[in-house]
Amino acid sequence: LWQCAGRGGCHVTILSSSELDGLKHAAAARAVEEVENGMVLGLGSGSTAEIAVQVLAERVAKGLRVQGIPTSAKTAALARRLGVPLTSFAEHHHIDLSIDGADQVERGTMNLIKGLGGDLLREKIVASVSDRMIVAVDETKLVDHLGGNRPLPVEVVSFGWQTVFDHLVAIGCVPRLRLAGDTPFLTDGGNYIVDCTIAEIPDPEMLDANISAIVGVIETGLFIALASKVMVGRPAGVEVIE
Ligand code: ABF
Repeated sequence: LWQCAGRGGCHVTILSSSELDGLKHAAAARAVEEVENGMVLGLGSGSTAEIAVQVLAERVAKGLRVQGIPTSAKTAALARRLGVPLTSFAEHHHIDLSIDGADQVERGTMNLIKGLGGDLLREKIVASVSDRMIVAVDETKLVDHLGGNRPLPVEVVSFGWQTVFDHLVAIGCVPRLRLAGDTPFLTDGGNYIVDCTIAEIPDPEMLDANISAIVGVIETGLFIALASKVMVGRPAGVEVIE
């Protein structure tokens, strides 16, 4: 983690994986504090969101009544195992609060890059119908500008995925089909993911619109103006951005 402070210049802090887990836990637990009785919740995916499900399960065991809509098969299985009641869009078209992780959070705007875990489409559907979306991250995810060191995941239809590449290159991305071993990685929806390496993104909204306009693209991992609050786990405590 690069940290820069005034005239002190910049230095690199190396966080061990257990320190990182502690930061994720603190952020996730703070996010779960916002859950109230009777809420329909969006349950995110990834390691931080899974910690949130664990913390939520502890509150459910003590009598909290909530129902969750999971964003992945993995989160659904975890919630079932821990006794968090699940529901679906067949019963509820609207979510009170969703809690999810992210791969990058732009500090000034709370715009996000998500999808390195592979669940961006379901996550975006859930976020888009949530009254509030709380993002829980460790401080390594916080950036001044999206892009740069993390690729932008784009979910594409498997048929003709090669044709999407040419458009992405024209937009300025270096696309790469995500693999699981020797075969294409498949999302829960049965689609492919193209990871686009791109320099810093000056206008995420425009990039999102340009990529979304490509035939064959289902969704991008850019989450624009969807987060209402970000809980950032830092060694000194949880920073709340809103
Ligand atoms: C989900 O999990 C994804 O959108 C994102 O790619 C990933 C973050 O996972 P972690 O919390 O394990 O870093 O939120």
